[in-house]
Amino acid sequence: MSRPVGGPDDRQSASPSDADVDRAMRVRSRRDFLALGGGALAALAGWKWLESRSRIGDVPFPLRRTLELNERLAARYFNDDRQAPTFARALAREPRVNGTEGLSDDFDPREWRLLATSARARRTITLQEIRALPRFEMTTDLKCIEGWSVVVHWAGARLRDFAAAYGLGTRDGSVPDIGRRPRDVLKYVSLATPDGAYYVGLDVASAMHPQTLLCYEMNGAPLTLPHGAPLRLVTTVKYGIKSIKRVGAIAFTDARPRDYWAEHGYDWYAGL
Ligand SMILES: Nc1nc2c(c(=O)[nH]1)N[C@H]1C(S)=C(S)[C@@H](COP(=O)(O)O)O[C@H]1N2
Ligand SMILES: [Mo]
Repeated sequence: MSRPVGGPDDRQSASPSDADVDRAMRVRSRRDFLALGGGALAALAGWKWLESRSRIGDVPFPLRRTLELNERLAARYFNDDRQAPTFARALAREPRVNGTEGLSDDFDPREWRLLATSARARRTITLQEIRALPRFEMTTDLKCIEGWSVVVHWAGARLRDFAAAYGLGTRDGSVPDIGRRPRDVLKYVSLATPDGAYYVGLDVASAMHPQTLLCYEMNGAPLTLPHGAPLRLVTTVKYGIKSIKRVGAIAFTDARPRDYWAEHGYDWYAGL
């Protein structure tokens, strides 16, 4: 799995061409936009011409640096107290199937194994082994960056429990503890479909968030193939683009992973 790990990041060069600016301006949510500081808003006023070229909620290039600052702050203040709202299970609905990248037809779920790698370890893991990890359920809002959301009930294993159980999250194989031993913790998690066609990168704080799951059930039934069977990621701290369906490989790494939608102009962090 060389593709998703350790690729180039998506930062812009010092003097952007128009094409670069266009790329940087693409999709940010209105909410991220409102979360920017006052200085950034003042800068925005001076860049009306840029704004006029973007769709609602997009962030012009000069604000990119502020977003990177936001990202660092978000990582620092992330903790278990900051959880996304949960809903009554009766409110759960079947989400539309959105995105089929990496869900090629020539796939046999019975042959499926998860290939997991980290600084020292490399192993394959069965669905049965993942089902044997502590089961966690949540009824949460799946938010697509395109502007819709749907409440879904999920069941699976927390990614943090998975990392701890298999000694994957740290350089020495110990249980990751971002609060107390941040320097031992590998900084990113990279996930990819078995065919490598869809891939996402997560900062480790988001990956270890208590509402970030490796899911095998949706609304009380095993995942269906279009929704990512046999195993998908679901996280409440990112837009749906990061909730990769049909995970085939997962790598814990210090290099910022490649990300499918970041390479198509969306924000790499894509936080909520
Ligand atoms: N493999 C894969 N996973 C994916 C996508 C995709 O195209 N391929 N699309 C993402 C997007 S944009 C969203 S909103 C959610 C939608 O999940 P759903 O199809 O189960 O509703 O899946 C995400 N995971
Ligand atoms: Mo999405």
